[in-house]
Amino acid sequence: MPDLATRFPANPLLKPGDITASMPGLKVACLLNPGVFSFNGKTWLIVRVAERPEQSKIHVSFPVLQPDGKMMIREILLNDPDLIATDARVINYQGVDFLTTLSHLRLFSSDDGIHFKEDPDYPAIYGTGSLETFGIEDCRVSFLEGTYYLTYTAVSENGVAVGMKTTTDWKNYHSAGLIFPPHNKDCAIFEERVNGSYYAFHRPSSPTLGGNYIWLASSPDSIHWGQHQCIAKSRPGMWDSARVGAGAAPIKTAHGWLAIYHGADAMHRYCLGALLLDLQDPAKVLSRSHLPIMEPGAAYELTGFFGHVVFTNGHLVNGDQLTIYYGAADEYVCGASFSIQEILNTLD
Ligand code: MAN
Repeated sequence: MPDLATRFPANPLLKPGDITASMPGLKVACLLNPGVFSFNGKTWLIVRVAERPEQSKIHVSFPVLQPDGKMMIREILLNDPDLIATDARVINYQGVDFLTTLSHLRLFSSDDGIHFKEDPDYPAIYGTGSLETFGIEDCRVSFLEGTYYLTYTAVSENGVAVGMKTTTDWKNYHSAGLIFPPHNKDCAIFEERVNGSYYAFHRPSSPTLGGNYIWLASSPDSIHWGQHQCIAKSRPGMWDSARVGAGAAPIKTAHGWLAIYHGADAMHRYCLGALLLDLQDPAKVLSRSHLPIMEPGAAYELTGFFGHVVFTNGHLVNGDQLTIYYGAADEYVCGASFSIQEILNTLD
């Protein structure tokens, strides 16, 4: 593959058949987009588990949480003229958008970074309340001053937003509620303060003027965010022409903050690229990938729940080695390694 990634020979590391559904009547449709962290001497993934009932030939059916936590299955006839079902991930019925799957987050740990298993001592995290009725997704994990910050996508009929939880032991969580209201996702908090402030990437979307761009915000307390600045836009005619969004927290290098991001084109082909940001003023973009550093190429990236996708929101750094864990074809969890120097060499 003509990109900078060395894919793990063991890929896919996790696939839907490897785990049991959260309740009878549901099937795990996809395992994807894990956050990554080190804890208790192990490598951990917080994986997005997307579920739905077994699909019949005549209905599309999908679970929705009630604000009180109970689950309900919605069923719509495939030949209903009010149904638009052209994207495997979302449907529109009578003018209202729904997700085809309901996601929660599950913890997996590993001694070698390749073989992961669930640990019953560390329970799954489910959406709660009226702002997470369509589930929680794509959790970034940042470790800052002794605390893990979880920033994740909270989805409901009210929109797609960013929720935050903090933990120190992965058993007890403090919820900060939504830190960015709809429409927003792809939020990652920097793993150290810059000039005394917390920093975070986020990705608001504007349907008319503007677009799906990466923004930077700062905060005195990690909860209240301001000083918003747009730092990277989609680029017409390029691999990231339709949308861009940050991956995990940026990597501090001698040359600047190195951020790995995803970009998609109008055909929903998702690739990865890099941004280099000024160490003192991360809103200053020093350089940006012209070509993707990783693009879908392996069979498990081309074919799956939603093909032609590589999407990362979690990585580990060890010297020059960057190990990313990523969602492939919106169905599998995979791993790949990069040389940080090699990525930097592609940036002007
Ligand atoms: C997009 C995709 C889906 C995701 C929804 C809600 O449609 O990223 O995977 O479920 O947004 O976040």
